[in-house]
Amino acid sequence: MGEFRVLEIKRSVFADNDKWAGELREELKEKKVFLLNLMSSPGSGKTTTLMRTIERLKDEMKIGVMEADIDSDVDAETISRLGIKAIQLHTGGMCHLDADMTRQGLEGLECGEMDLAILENVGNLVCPAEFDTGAVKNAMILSVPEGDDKPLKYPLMFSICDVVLINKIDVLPYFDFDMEKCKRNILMRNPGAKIIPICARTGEGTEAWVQWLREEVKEWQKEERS
Ligand SMILES: Nc1nc2c(ncn2[C@@H]2O[C@H](COP(=O)(O)OP(=O)(O)OP(=O)(O)O)[C@@H](O)[C@H]2O)c(=O)[nH]1
Ligand SMILES: [Mg+2]
Repeated sequence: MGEFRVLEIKRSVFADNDKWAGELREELKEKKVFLLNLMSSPGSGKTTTLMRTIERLKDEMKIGVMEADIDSDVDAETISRLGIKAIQLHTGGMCHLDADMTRQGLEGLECGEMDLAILENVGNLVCPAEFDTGAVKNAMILSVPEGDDKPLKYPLMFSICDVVLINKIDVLPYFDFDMEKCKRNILMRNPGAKIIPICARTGEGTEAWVQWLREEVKEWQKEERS
């Protein structure tokens, strides 16, 4: 079993979140650390997708993962078994992370030497979309059993994500899920979104996602500070 720590993080009472998120991004740029914020409803496949992602990338870059949950440490344990640094963040009942909570997590992760730090946000399609964490890019997962209408019901989440992964495509035959309609609904909310159907269980489709992430990390590390 891998080693991991559990950190209790606290929400700041001085909420000036956008300012702190911007400052955190600047610091990450200086350190050349790429922070990815991964969001979805509970059980859509965030941890499973991260496992497939880490398996493909861990030999080319140094990765650390922050697993945010209201309680438990199962996700950090799962990720740490892959031999990379993982930390469990307990949000004390909060259903999202803000930039200051993310900073506390990054300090706990000791991300200074890392190329890629990943935040698995709390499973929720509403609150996490309202808080900029300081991440360089936002990604989300919509899984087939949730339905193709979710971009219509949770517009903010879909509008702030750079990538939407449509997961669990292996169960498409069993659900009334119209892939083309779903893509149209996503693009209506966010015309610039990159949409990638995947099966995290088998890894099908994940190469396109991993390639996107690989290129984004390289680009971030290459760019000069503005
Ligand atoms: N059939 C199928 N099941 C999947 C797939 N990806 C994940 N699952 C299953 O879905 C369940 C939830 O997956 P997780 O990866 O734990 O989901 P999560 O989003 O991290 O969940 P929370 O952290 O609790 O929000 C598990 O039983 C996975 O095995 C997939 O592509 N196909
Ligand atoms: Mg999880």
